[in-house]
Amino acid sequence: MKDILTAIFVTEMRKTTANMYRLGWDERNGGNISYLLDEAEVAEYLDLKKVIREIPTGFDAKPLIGKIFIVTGTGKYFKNVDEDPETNLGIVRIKEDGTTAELLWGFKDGGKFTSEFPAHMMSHMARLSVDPQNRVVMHCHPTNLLAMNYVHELDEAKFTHTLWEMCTECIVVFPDGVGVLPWMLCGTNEIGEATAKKMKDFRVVVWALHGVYGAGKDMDETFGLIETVEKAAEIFMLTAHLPRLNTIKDEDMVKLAEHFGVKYRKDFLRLK
Ligand code: 2HA
Ligand code: ZN
Repeated sequence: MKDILTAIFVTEMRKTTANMYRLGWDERNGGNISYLLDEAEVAEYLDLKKVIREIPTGFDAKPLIGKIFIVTGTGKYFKNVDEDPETNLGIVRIKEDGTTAELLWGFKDGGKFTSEFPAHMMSHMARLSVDPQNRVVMHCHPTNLLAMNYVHELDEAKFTHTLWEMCTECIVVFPDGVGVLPWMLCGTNEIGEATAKKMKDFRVVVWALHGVYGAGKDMDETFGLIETVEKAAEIFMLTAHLPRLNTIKDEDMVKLAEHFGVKYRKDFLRLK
């Protein structure tokens, strides 16, 4: 059996959480990541018959039975993942009942998965139903995007349109736009269900006045997605109080989307 600390997926979790912390997106215990792993790959590092303990999830995740995830722990700080992955991360498998997680590695101090486990697992179910390649769900509190929530209308079309205007590549990186949920109580099955519903149409979902969820096929793509949205929000926050002299026009966005061959939300453009 190989040493799990040499597994690429553990390294990716360590590097990504450290990057997100340094970018200021994950203060204190803010943020969480779940990453769907390949069973054969995990079997190189862990005995899959050895369950450390069982943790009830409180919701039904039948479509994910048998699936294995590496996930950040509840109350844990992204700042600390790199120096102690075995305490701050865990590897869990969804049991046959669909409502229990079997701990295969990690959460060494007796901890458990993020309080946002429902939103993560429900988002995985939603994304996998529209994109079988989806493996990563990421939640964080990016500073500028959060600031933008306070000064911009929280209408999905308007919010997306403003972001698309802020950097030329935005419409290419998130052509499906940004879904927006109203403020809701976090850590609940309800916000999980609402997030998953949005995740059928969007890979980015803003939790109003809280943060963002991103989903993608791998860690780089998902991180890059949130990074691009946050960059656009930063440009917005740097310019919102200044007279706007120039902008990317809707017809330019159409040119971009067509040139790069992306399927974009035409209804989010205000074409005359
Ligand atoms: O886990 O970010 O939304 C900490 C959070 C909750
Ligand atoms: Zn949060």
